[in-house]
Amino acid sequence: MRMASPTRYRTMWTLLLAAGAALACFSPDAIAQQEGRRRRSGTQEAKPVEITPEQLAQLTKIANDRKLNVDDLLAAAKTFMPSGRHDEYVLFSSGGQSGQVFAIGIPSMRLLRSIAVFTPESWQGYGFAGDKDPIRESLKINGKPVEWGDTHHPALSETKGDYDGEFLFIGDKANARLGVIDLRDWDCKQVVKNPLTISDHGAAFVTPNTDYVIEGGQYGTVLGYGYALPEDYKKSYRGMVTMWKFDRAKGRIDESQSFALELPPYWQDLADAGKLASDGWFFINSFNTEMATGGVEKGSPPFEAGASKRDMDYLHIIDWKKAEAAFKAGKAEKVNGFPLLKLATLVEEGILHFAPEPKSPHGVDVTPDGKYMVVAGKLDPHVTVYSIERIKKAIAEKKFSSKDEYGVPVLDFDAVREAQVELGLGPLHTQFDDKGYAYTSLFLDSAVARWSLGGETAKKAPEGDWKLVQKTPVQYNIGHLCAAEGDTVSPDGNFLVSMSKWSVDRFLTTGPLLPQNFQLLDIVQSGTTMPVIYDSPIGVGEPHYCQMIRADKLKTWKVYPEVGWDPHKQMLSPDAPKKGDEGVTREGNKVLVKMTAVRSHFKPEHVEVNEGDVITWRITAMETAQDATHGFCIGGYNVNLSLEPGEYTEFTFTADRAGTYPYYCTEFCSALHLEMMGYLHVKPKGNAAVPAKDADHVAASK
Ligand code: K7E
Ligand code: CUA
Repeated sequence: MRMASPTRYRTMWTLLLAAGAALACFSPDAIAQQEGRRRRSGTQEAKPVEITPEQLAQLTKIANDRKLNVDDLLAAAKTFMPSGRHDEYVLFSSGGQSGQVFAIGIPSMRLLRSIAVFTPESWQGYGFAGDKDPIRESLKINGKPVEWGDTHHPALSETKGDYDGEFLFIGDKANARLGVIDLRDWDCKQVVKNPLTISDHGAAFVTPNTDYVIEGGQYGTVLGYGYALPEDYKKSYRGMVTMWKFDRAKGRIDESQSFALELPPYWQDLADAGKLASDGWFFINSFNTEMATGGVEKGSPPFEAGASKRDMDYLHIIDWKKAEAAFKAGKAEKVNGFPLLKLATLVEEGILHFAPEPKSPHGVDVTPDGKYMVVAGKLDPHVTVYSIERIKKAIAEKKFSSKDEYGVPVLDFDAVREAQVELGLGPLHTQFDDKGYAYTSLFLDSAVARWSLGGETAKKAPEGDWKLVQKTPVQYNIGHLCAAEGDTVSPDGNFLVSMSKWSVDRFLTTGPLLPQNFQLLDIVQSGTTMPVIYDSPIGVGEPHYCQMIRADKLKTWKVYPEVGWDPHKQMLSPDAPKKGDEGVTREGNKVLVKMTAVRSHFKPEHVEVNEGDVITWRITAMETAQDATHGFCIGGYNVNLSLEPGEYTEFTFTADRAGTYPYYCTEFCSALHLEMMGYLHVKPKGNAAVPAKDADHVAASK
């Protein structure tokens, strides 16, 4: 053996010392110290502000240089978050065609996270766990991967009509699916597919204690994936609404206790569940009660004209307690294996009534006390307000003006209408505050209208009953809007987000495809006005609805409760490898890899298998410190995991291609993160090494 020269020793020592220093930086003590420093600097106590003349001069200069006016400075002061300060609210927004949910801090408008639901997402390791990823399996429809969604309406779980911060549901309009997100770890746990219909719209909405998650349909179709041409529209097409039973203890929808209601083939639109005074009911708008079937090519009016002919459509009024009783009494029939209460049963049991509603309505929203239903008709400048008391009375007294073609009684409009308030052009959706005001989006006016509630509502605004109070212009074409806890029994008011569809010139041009624009309105601090105080481009999909929950209601875990936690099952997994378990075992061609991950190494660092082996790979992230996340990828095998502190993950794949594959940590976790790697050696069949040029050839020919 050759002796090392003194110079060599010196170099080695320098290297070792350097490595030691780097490791010391990442020792638990050092990390704790660093975190302590971070925390202290992040939560500096705010002292009362006194602006010196020098500071005022500086502020004035900055404002003038940047062409800011006083309103701009005030807006900045209302939304700016000093480093480390946390937002007051979390906005859970649909992610539109991205198939995800976005979580945004309010008032800062900072994107906190996306939550993958209907679309595989690699950072979260969602859908990249081997050949038969359970998530991808759950996204299949009729055996076909459908790996995107058009998310429209998120619904936070509620207790007594108030957000409880435990779960979040989200609907996929394109494929009639629901996602269930557990807000302890902000992770999608379940995707259910509606067996009756291809697409939906009025989803998700929850009953006041989240007994049911409601999924309303939209376009009439032949229920159960049937076939019929437009000639048979009235006979064969139907609408539907599904009541998914939610098992809170399991954190899952219980498909075996769920059922649907058959509806006429009107195009059911948005829905809202009653609460307090209207608990036990829910309401769905509809349009195309004309039952237009489109088809310019056949000389019929196009849908947009045919579906807008009548002056009135039907508000669907559903007594869901009666529906539940009918389902439990065995009155449902199975369609495509799913229990369906037929229209005739709904009429017989008094489950379904209609009330006329003006011209192609879109949103229906129940006031905080549950007494009134606000319907916004996109082709009518008014919102129409119905009273649950009047509805119940009209049903009891059988005040029907007619029956529709399917025998559903239509309540007398004047008997159930409480008020109509003229707001402007294209009213769509309504939210509420804590002071007796309602806020309605005006799509065509590009404005938010504030108006006062009336009647026997709990909170009264000073302007008197049912009055338009004011409008704030937004840019441009607002769809939904969302006030803080604005659809619960106790809204907060404070902030309102306008989900504007077009941003046109509001931001730098990003090509012909432009972001949406979320605009924050201050609906409290500015007194009688409600100025826009922030514009936030959303360049990842077209969100529809969102809900804003007080951040302190969320009971989010900082790390998984125990090391070896299986997030799919929300429990400690008996399969999770522990320290000392690591290694590779084989039975026939089945290989089991048990691995642990901790800063900054995977154990084992070499895994040897044979080409064609079926590999089950289990990893436990041994970390217990907040944010100590590792990733794990095997390039070429489509594997990428996010290993959050304490998380246990298992994936399976067939090692169908020989070669030596580095696997590595994909999350920059420590100074020696690049060293957090290892090799998967897939030995070629016949035991021969793959010559380099053959390997190149194979790679090139793929
Ligand atoms: Cu108005 Cu799907 Cu609620 Cu879009 S929907 S805006
Ligand atoms: Cu672990 Cu990077």
